[in-house]
Parts: sequence; structure tokens; C-alpha cells
Amino acid sequence: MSQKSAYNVAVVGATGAVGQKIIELLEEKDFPIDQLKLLSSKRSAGTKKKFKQQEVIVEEAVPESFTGVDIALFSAGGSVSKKLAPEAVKRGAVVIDNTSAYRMDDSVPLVVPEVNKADLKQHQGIIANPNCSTTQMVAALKPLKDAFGLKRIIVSTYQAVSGAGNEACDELTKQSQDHLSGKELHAELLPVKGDKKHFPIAFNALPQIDVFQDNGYTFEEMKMINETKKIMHASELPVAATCVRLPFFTSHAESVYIEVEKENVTVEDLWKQLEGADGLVLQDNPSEQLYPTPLTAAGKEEVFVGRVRKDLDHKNGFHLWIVSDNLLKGAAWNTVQIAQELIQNNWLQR
Ligand code: L14
Repeated sequence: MSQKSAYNVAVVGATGAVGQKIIELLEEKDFPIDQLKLLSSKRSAGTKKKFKQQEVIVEEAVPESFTGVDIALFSAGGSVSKKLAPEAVKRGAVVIDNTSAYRMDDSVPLVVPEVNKADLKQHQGIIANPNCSTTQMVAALKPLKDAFGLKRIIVSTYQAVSGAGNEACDELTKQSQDHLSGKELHAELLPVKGDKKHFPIAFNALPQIDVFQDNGYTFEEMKMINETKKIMHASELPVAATCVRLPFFTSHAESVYIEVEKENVTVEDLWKQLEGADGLVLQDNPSEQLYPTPLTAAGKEEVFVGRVRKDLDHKNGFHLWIVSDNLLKGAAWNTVQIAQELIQNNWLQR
């Protein structure tokens, strides 16, 4: 494929929470599109979407949908990606996949452009977009790792409901209304669609995101652990994670503890690295009560960092608070950024 001026782009999962954001970003960023194909399950096919004043009708995603497609952006769940991403690649498309289906596959680059964009060069047709909680954490820690080295990471997350999709948002709304009008709460979806039990998310906190693994960690926690090591090219880096769902709609927040390798590092040293780093915004001033929150980060592309403190007992330890819109940098924006990088660097070709 020689360098084109416009590309045929398919969005798989076009009616989902992430798919919708991808469509908006493609328009907002004036992505060089020749034809846009919006694809979904059979159930959602026929839905009408707007793109650049034009109506686009969502079609059912089938293997033949990818004929002539240059770039396919998948966010319709892991099983759809497993089934259809190879079909898209077979037909010449480059796939950027937003699910966990291929992330830990050795032949698949797992990329946050601010951290490891050179890994894109090695792609063999499929590129994986990391888990939302992982993406914002590695984006914030990258300049610190480069300047001071990292000895360990311990993270606890405070995650928004929209990560689990539009249905989960509806569940939070309904439960909130029911609670405020004194009714009993019904939980059918969260913590995980299809798991044995469900608990209310409204006015609650759920220490389970995705399914449990044999080691007692949830899959979301293991994704954060394994993906962080892969993206940072640091297979030996100790990482521990606890992932918690809270009752708000947008942006994940994270309390992150790190130990740096370099001695005598100060909070000011960390600020200096974070300030002006690619894709980061430092919001850290206790005297002004300045720090990021899920609401202030919602709708923004950047990763916000605040509450930088030195640990009181471990001389190399620091605490940070990292917040970003889970549907943007955590998903749709990182996906579109990867597509932009592929084009700009002429890396679409295999
Ligand atoms: O791995 O439920 O990309 O919030 C990220 C969002 C898994 C589910 C992923 C959620 C998903 C998660």
C-alpha cells in the first residue's frame, strides 16, 4: 500500500460507548477519510449515525465488510475481535483493537504513543489499544521512569461506570433514581455482565472489575499489571493493582505509589518532569486546592496529575493522583492517535 491521501476506515462497535467517541474524534480531528464504514452486531445494525453532516447507516459486521478497508478500529468486545480482526487483516486492513483479545500476544504491539510508539513499526496487521486504567497510568509514569527509573508501582483505581458500557450507565442512573425515591435497588449487570452475582453500584463501591482469576486478582487488575510491564518494556518491574468501581459516569482516577531508583529525588523534580510532558497536565497546588477530579477531566484528551507527595517513610517513595477520561485517552483517543501515527510515519504497510 503506497501512501494515500485518504483512507477507508471501519469502526466496529459503532453504536457502543467507545465507538461513538471514535466517530466524534475522527470528525473533530479531520482524520483523512475516504469512506467511513460503521459496523455493529446484527442487533444494532440499521442505526443511523451522523458523520460530517452526512447520515451513515450502521451495518452488521461480517468478514466481507472489510473488503477495501485500510484501517479498522474495533471496540465491540473481545469475542468480536477474535472472530473478525483476522478476517479484516486477511483482507488487507490494519486493525487497532480496543479489547483485551490480543494485548498480551507477543506479535501484537500494545501502544500508548507517548510511551512506546516505535513498537508500532513491528505490527503484523493487529495493534492493541491498552486497557483504560493502564493507559493513563503509563502515560503519567513514563517521564518519571525516564528521568528517575522505577523500582515498583502500587496502584488503586477509582473507575467510572462507562468503562462497562452504556448499559452499565443506565443501570447506575436507574439505581440512583430508585434509591432517592426509596425503592429497592436492582442489579443485573455490574460488577460484571454474565458473572454469577450482581451488586448495586449506586451509592456503593465495588472491588471487582472484570472476572476473578485463579490468583485472587481480577482480570482488570492483571491487565494493569501485565500491560504496564509490556508497554514500558519492563518485564521485571514489580506492579500491584487493586481496581474498584465507583458510582460516577466518566473518567478513571488512580492513587499511585511509586518507588524511584534515583536517590534524593524531590517533589519539585517530579513536577518538573510531569509539567509539559506529552499529553500530560499537572494540576497540583494544595494551597489553591488544585487537583484533578473525574468531573474536571471528563471530555478532555489529556491525562491529569496532582497530589504529588513524598512518602513519609520510604525515601524513594512517592504518591500521585492520576485522572483521565476513560473513553478518550483510555480508549477512543488513544486508538485514533495510533491511527494518526501509523499514517504520519508511513507504518500502515506490513
Ligand atoms: O479491558 O468494565 O478494555 O470498565 C476496560 C473497561 C474491560 C472492562 C478493557 C470496565 C475493558 C472495563
